[in-house]
Amino acid sequence: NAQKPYLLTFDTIGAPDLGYIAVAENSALPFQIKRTYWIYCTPETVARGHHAHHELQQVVIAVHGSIEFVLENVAGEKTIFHLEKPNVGLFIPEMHWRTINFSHDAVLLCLASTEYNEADYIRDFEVFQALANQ
Ligand code: T46
Repeated sequence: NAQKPYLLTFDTIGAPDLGYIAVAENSALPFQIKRTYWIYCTPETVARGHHAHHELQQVVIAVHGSIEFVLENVAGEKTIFHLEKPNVGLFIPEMHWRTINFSHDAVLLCLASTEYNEADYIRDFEVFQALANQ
């Protein structure tokens, strides 16, 4: 019963003539936030990711610009998401290989379920695929 990635829309307060506040509270997320980080100034020639995580779950948001996520699960099913709205997040379950491309002005905000732990990374695609048979 592996979880699948999906988009979620945050509660938004405001109006076109006032501006907006988008809110992410633990009670509205599939996990409790243990870490936040943000990624910015990524050259368009650079693709990030190229790894999966054993346990980490995340919600990622393009708070500015546009970001493409290509996700692949251990069954080899690929899903592509285009993020470009600051009130929309992408839930990424554990065990999804990711490749990420950014527009030059993109800022990615990540809400993460665990603190940073290099031991949680799977950085070899063949190792990731081999885990499908376990
Ligand atoms: C994902 C995308 C959106 C830390 O020391 N602490 C941290 O919290 C993070 C995220 C990274 N680092 C160090 C570890 C590496 O030496 O920064 C270096 C690059 O990290 P990483 O390979 O994780 O970078 P990305 O941008 O390829 O991937 C990260 C997340 O790992 C990943 O799950 O979805 O951002």
